[in-house]
Amino acid sequence: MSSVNLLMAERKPALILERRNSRALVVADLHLGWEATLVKKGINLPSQAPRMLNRLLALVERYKPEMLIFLGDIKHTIAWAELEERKVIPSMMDRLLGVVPRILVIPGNHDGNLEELLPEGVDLLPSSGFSLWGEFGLFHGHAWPSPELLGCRLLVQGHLHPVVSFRGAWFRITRQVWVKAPCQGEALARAVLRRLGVRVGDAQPSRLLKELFNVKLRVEELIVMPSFNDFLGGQPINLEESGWEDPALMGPVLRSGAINVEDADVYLLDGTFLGTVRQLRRFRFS
Ligand SMILES: [Mn+2]
Repeated sequence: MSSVNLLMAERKPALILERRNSRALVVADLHLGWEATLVKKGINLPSQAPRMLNRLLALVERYKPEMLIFLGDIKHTIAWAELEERKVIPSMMDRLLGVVPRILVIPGNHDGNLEELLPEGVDLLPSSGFSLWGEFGLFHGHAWPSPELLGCRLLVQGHLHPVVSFRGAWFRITRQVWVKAPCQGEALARAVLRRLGVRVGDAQPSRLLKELFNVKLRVEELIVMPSFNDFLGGQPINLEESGWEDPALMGPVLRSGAINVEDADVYLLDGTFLGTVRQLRRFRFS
C-alpha cells in the first residue's frame, strides 16, 4: 500500500511518497543561482539558497525520509554553472547528506554540468526518470520517460512551475498550484513506444509494452509539482497563452495528447480546490 502526501497542511511545494516503512521526500525546480542572473538585469535579490536549505532541513527533520529526490532543475544556468551555483550546490548537498541516507537527482533541462557539482554519495540518475518502488514514476518533464515508468500508477514531474494567475483591472494575483491530470495509459504507451522506434500499428500499446519491455501498463495520473523555489515565476495554467500550450515548453508527455490538462484538478498549496483547468480557463474577473 503506497500513499502520496502533498504536504498541504504545511503549505509546502514538496511531497512525501510512502510505502510501508519507506518514505521519500520529493522537491522540484530549485533553480539555484537564479538570483545571480538577475543581478545582470540590475535586480538585487538575496540568494534563496539558505532559505530553501532550511526548508529542506525542516522537512527532513519532521518526516525523516530515507530518500531525498530532486526532480530536476537544481541549478539555473542551463549549459554551464555560475559562480553562485559552484559555491552553493556542493555545500547544500553536503549538509543534506548529513541528515538523509540517500539523495537522488533526476536532471532537468537546466542541469548541464551538474555532475561535477555533486559530492560523492549523491546519485545522479538518467533524465528518462526513475521508478520508485514500481509505484511512482518520477521525471523532470522536459525529456521522455523510460518505458519502465509506465508501469507506475502515478507519474510526477516538475518543469512547468504551475501557478494560477488572476488579473483584474488594477491587480494581478499569482499563486503556486498542484496540478493533477488524468492520463490515458494506452495513448501514453503508444507515444513512448513510437519515440523508441517501435512500429505500433494496430497493436494494443499495452501488449507491446509487456512483450518488448516486460512492463505492465498501470499509469493513470500525472501530478505536476510546483517549484520549490517560490520566488520564481511560473506557467499560469488558467491562461491559454502560457507554457501549457507552448509545444517547446510543455515537454513530450504533455505534448503526447495522453494527458487531459483541461480535466486536471488544480489545488493551492494549502489544499484549496480551485476547480478543473477547464473551469479556471472560463473564469474571468471583470
Ligand atoms: Mn525545467
